[in-house]
Amino acid sequence: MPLRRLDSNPLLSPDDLRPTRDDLEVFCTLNPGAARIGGEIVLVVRVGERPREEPGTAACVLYDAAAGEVAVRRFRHGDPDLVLGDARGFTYRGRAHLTSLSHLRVARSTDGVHFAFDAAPALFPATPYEAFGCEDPRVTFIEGRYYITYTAVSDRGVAVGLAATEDFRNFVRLGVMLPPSNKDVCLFPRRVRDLYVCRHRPSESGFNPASIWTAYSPDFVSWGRHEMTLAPTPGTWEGGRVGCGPPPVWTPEGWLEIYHAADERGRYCLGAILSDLRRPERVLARSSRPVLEPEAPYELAGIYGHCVFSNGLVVGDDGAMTVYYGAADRISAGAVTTVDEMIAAARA
Ligand code: MAN
Repeated sequence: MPLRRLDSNPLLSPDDLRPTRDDLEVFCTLNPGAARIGGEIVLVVRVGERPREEPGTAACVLYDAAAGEVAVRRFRHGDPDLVLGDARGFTYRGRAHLTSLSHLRVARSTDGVHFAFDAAPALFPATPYEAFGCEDPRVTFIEGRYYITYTAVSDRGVAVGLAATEDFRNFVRLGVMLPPSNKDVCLFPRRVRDLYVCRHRPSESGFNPASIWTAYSPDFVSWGRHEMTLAPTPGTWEGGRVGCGPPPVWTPEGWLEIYHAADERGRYCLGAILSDLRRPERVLARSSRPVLEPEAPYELAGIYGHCVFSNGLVVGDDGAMTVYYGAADRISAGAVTTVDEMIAAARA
């Protein structure tokens, strides 16, 4: 595998921080976005908290925007309206509920390996669009500011939230960037033909599998010129769905990108692509094999096993690359490679 796991994995796990309330427990610390600022590497980590277990019940936790507070709801096992799912959620009266409420939390490091969480959340659910959580952040430095795209989940659907920060201490929300059903959005770090660019991932339907799309914006507000960029390849390790990963890295050879892909059975790997510098909706090269696949114990078992999922990486001046990723939907891990090795992997 061109990506080599760090010896100190897992880098962050639920034991590393305390819950925001006594009646909750930290369930998962996963899918971090990543950035460099000053001498630090910061991760913006999805932290999921769930109600403490009570036998015979299924519980969900949500942000009740009308009341302005977090609420726990419990349903009795055996209730005919309750349909249990996997550890991530269940349905009640046909509506999906998540067992944990995710917020975004900064963790800091000077070596990119040893991280410590901030004492307070960076973005805690605060709007009706975030009632079921803020998930899977991607961080992009654009024109002097760090922008964070994240999944905003609620009974209004799975949407894309946008926030910004200059220092990773103060964060401002910039509203819903794309409406439901969409997630897995990353912003490009530079304009292309004078326009801002993003990848996004509209949900699958009976007609189409989940695929990566590209869109442009003149002002960071209206997004258009949508084109489908990368679709699953049936019958392979990426036969089920694909979605973008960390923000693309500019290289003279093209935009280098790591993306996630699941097969038809839901096993998640990472792949690499290279796309045209001036027309990034055009893919120039696509890895025929995964660049990382679930093999380590913490990738095989957790909340959702057989899963590696990345939305953050950092590149050094020497081309060294650290890819941060969530493993089995439970912990955060890291793996190292170089820009050149990843370009070669995308072409292989
Ligand atoms: C999927 C999974 C979950 C996530 C929801 C909402 O079910 O990715 O982890 O909470 O979508 O985004």
